[in-house]
Amino acid sequence: MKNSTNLFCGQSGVGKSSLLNALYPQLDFRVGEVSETSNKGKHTTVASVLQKVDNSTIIIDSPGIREFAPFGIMREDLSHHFSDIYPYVNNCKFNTCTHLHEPGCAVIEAVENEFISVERYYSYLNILENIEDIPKY
Ligand SMILES: Nc1nc2c(ncn2[C@@H]2O[C@H](COP(=O)(O)OP(=O)(O)O)[C@@H](O)[C@H]2O)c(=O)[nH]1
Ligand SMILES: [Mg+2]
Ligand SMILES: [Zn+2]
Repeated sequence: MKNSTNLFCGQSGVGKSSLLNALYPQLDFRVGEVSETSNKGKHTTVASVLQKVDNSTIIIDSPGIREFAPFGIMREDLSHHFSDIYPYVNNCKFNTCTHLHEPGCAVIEAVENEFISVERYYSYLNILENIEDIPKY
């Protein structure tokens, strides 16, 4: 990290600010509590905070992310970004298939036949859930 500008990002509540404080005790990044109801972490760091360790070393602590929703990707195109799911999508009955519940879905069939791992399919569904129907530009 020395002699560079470093930005720390990642899911909120995982301990980014605590780790930076441990690495650089002279810095004093605000540390938050993990929300007990959602377990997802509160956004204690509400804006990115830039601090100088020395003249050539800069640390930026960022609020982090609560969930991952790729910007500008349509629900029906998300599967194109999963290299292990993509090979099956052309065999779905509907070319707008989101592989969630549609009949004749080749992706669901591939999951059932263990050609696609269940964990990866759940990751796909988790992200799908966060995508708006119409991207807001
Ligand atoms: N058990 C445990 N708690 C930690 C650890 N690191 C941070 N915490 C706690 O997790 C909460 C969130 O930490 P914080 O540094 O604010 O996370 P950030 O949102 O990623 O910056 C705080 O209550 C910390 O005290 C760790 O290694 N173990
Ligand atoms: Mg933080
Ligand atoms: Zn499908």
